[in-house]
Amino acid sequence: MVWRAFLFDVDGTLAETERDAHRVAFNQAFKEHNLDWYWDEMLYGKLLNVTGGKERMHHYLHEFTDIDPNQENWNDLIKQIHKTKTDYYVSLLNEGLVPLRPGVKRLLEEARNEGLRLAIATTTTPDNVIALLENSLGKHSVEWFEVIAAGDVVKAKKPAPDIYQWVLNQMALKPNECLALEDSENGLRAATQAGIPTLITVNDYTQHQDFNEALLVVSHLGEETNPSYQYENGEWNPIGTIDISFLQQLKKEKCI
Ligand code: XBP
Ligand code: MG
Repeated sequence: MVWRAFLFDVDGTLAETERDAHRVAFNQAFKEHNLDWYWDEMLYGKLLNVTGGKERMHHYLHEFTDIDPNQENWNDLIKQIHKTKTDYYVSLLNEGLVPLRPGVKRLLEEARNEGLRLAIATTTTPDNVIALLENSLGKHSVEWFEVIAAGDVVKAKKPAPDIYQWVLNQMALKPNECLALEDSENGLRAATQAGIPTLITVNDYTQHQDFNEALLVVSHLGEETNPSYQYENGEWNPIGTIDISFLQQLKKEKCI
């Protein structure tokens, strides 16, 4: 049995988008809507536990402010703020300031060459995914992905398994034919609950989360000049680059 498809998360996995892009765009939108909200880097790390920008704002409104949520139509207001935030976020990406993480482009190209099927499973807004792909991999890279499952396509966002189940349905694949690539515990829980083995590439915001259920935990996918490190038994050890033959071997050893 070999992997037939790779299912990629976006934020934190394809690129480090959260601290310097999503967070910045949220703060720009708050200002534009005359809110005195400001999410600093540390607070944002806590807020990331809630996936989805609109859901994150609702959580902040209820848990971090004294505002009576019933006084205004916060549902509509949050939708408007989120629209502004998406515009700012896309503009930031169009400036070309958010690069892909090490090894992402390499692995995607290898996967395409070897005929593996590709999909995206993310809680972020579809426009954000398209902007990231087009700016980092070129205009036609959106077509590399058979399915782009994003944002409100399912009601329950990660850590619920719905987005992964949606992708499996669309692609008519079994969970154990797919490898999910994620960066967070919420993402791992979503994929695992859908039965999909998961590779984790950690980042600053997620490095201390619980990844016990992951197939493999690494620092990133690695490049020849920038090797990856594997986390195992409380230690980080060099592992080189994560390529297709390494991943197919891993499946043989660890999966049915
Ligand atoms: C990403 C998210 C998203 C982004 C913001 O989580 O939770 O909400 O932070 O994007 P994951 P939107 O990587 O697990 O998919 O504002 O478009 O929701
Ligand atoms: Mg993520």
